[in-house]
Amino acid sequence: MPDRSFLDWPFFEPRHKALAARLDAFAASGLAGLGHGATDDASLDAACREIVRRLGSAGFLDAGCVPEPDGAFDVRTLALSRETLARHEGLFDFCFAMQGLGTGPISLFGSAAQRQHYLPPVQRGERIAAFALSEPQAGSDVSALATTARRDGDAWVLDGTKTWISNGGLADHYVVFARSEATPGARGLSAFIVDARTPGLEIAARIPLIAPHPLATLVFRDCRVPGSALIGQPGEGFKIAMATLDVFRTTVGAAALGFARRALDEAAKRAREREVFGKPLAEHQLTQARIAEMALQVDAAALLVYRAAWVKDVQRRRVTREAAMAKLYATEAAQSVIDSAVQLFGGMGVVSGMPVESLYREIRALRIYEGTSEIQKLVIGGAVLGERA
Ligand code: COS
Repeated sequence: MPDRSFLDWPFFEPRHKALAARLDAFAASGLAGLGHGATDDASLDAACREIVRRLGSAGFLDAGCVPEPDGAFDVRTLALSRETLARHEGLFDFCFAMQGLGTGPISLFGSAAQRQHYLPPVQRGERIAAFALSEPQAGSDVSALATTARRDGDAWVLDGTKTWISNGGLADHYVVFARSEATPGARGLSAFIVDARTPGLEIAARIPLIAPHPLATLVFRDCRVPGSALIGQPGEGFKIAMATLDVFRTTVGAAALGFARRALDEAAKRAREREVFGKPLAEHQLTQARIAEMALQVDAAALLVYRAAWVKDVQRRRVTREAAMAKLYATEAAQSVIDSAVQLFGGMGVVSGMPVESLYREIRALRIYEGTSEIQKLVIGGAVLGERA
């Protein structure tokens, strides 16, 4: 039985605890089996569409994931949802998270017309969203983006390549960041909404992963979008990307926490059941010490994740530093917790299809995407030194 005592922490309101219970039950019954073992593009895409559709029609993409047209994110709802879904299945969390990330810039900076057009169908699970920031030569260094957007009358014309794009090939729209201004660096970027069927947008390749998820490289060639596709003002793209990541980085930490909790639960069960040298693993002090370290990492990660979410929701201030801390610590800790769980399982821990084996593959990408661990350290160090300067 997973530890639910953290739901009594003062970060949460009764509605959060109720949501966690409802979503937990729904993941166990309403999503059971979906996507499990899917590796080829067609079955992955079909599973993702179905997961999104079911999450949407059950109301789990409302408010938290995709705020109402005039609402703000409730990061605690987002984080709790991701933690809960990740504990069940990586793909459930992925589908949920991408609906939020792929509309985050629209939710936070979109015009009333953009919000009205894009958010309700994404919320209902009828439209799939994606966030296209990274490029072959610009992942960590966002200000080095080379995709261009040039004005042509009222329209914008996009040219360039985006890669590592989650939901690439599956999404109905992409939020694309491109260089629109002559100003170099961060100030020259803008954000656009590009519908998947826009001529000039091509899915160049799907990218196979150690933990399969839809991922692709996109190419834009003379891809023309109307003036109404611009989010915010020209030149605001970097700020839009960073503010969106400030919300979602905390939730990547939450997903890592869900994986870690699952690993801890699996390990504790194994330790009670497996006998070695004439007694259960759980009665060996080395096992107890390892379980203690895992539990400590899980709780420390939870404190950082829900602290960041609470600060954003309740204090309503910029949480760049807190979000970076939550993502950095929770993802690194989860990698260590899961590795310990594999070790406690012995040979069974590396057998394909065992829960701890899938968790071992699932967790690795979280230390890389939405800002590597190294980038989080730069963000935290910069924030601390900037405050003290
Ligand atoms: N919210 C709002 N504004 C922000 C911001 C944030 N979180 N972070 C930076 N800014 C502003 C800065 O205040 C600065 O504004 P001014 O020019 O008015 O002073 C501007 O944006 C540029 O900031 P900075 O100089 O820090 O930019 P850098 O190019 O040095 O980049 C990092 C900073 C490395 C932190 C940023 O590029 C980053 O987060 N990279 C990782 C991106 C990532 O997550 N990639 C994965 C792809 S998404 S799956």
